[in-house]
Amino acid sequence: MNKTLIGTFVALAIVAGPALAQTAPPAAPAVDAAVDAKFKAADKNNNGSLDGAEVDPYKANLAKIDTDKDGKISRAEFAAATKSGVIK
Ligand SMILES: [Ca+2]
Ligand SMILES: [Ca+2]
Repeated sequence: MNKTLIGTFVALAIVAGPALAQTAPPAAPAVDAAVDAKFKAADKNNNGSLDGAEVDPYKANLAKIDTDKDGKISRAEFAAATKSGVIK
């Protein structure tokens, strides 16, 4: 390997180094503190989704809220419904 080639590799390493270091973990979804507090209050058994009796207050709008139709309200479904005004 000649010196020019080695120099090229060193230069590439210097350029690529910071770029590789910037491979940050994906940003966490923005959490609305107010929505989060409401969800936590509704999720009485704190298992991360509204199921069973926890769903009762939202039964009237469940078809709109429970978008994956599993009978439970996930944190994401709750946030989306709150955003669209279905959950007030
Ligand atoms: Ca729950
Ligand atoms: Ca669901």
